[in-house]
Amino acid sequence: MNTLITVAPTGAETAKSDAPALPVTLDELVETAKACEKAGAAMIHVHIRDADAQPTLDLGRLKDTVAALRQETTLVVQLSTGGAVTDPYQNRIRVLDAEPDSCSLTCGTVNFGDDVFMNPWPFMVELYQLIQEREIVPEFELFDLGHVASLNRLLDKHGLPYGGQVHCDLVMGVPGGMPGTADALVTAVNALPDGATWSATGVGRTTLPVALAALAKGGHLRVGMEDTLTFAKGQPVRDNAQLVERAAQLAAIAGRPAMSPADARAMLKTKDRR
Ligand code: KMH
Ligand code: ZN
Repeated sequence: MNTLITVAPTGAETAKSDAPALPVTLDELVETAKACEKAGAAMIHVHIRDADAQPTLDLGRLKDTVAALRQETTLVVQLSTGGAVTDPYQNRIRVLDAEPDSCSLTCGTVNFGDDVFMNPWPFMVELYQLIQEREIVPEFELFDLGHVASLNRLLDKHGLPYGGQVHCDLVMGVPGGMPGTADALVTAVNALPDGATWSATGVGRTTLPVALAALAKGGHLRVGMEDTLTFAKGQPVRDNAQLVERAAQLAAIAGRPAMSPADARAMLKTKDRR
């Protein structure tokens, strides 16, 4: 199977003043998305910012963002329901009203640097049931081995997602989550449900070891400035497309080149909303 490359271009943690290449306006996001599609990305994981470049879950802006990305690219559009660590649960649930192709669903609470990213079981269940009802394809975000156990419990109790394909993303190397090592990756992947597809991303300096381990273990890749701001030692990332280009090169070397957005839609079994 070819490699799904997901780009996570913005995130909710980095200030524009600290990383001028971070896309924070709708125009910047669309330009980034187009460049990343050209470089080999097939899905985009989206966090948006307000007029002051602060993270927001404003529904109007989210709807405009989904529409613009659909208009200007063929990427699978995935909205974050994680938001920022300060976002209340009801705002995170309201993200679904923007009707993305896919959305993230984090499978447990995790220390997140000096903060706590809250995802208690009742919230996970409420969010998952609404995702199923709205026929959106979730991507299960797994920051820790316990999250894999909670994913299995969620599927056992509440069934498969829309389309039937379970797709996961291992987010590794967050201070408080599982380390970004090949050993941790193999352990987590071996505990995933049968038939699940998965990508992995390593934050900060774990980006490359995690990408190489993911390719070696048959997985897909997520890259982007949400997770990585340094391209190599002492070299800031130029832009998101630079990270996608490198991921596409690694995938090609591994003998599993980047898959197209159409192939990603077929693999993830997203509903056609275009
Ligand atoms: N910003 C993090 C607190 C997600 O997008 O679903 C959560 C996050 C996960 O980025
Ligand atoms: Zn995110």
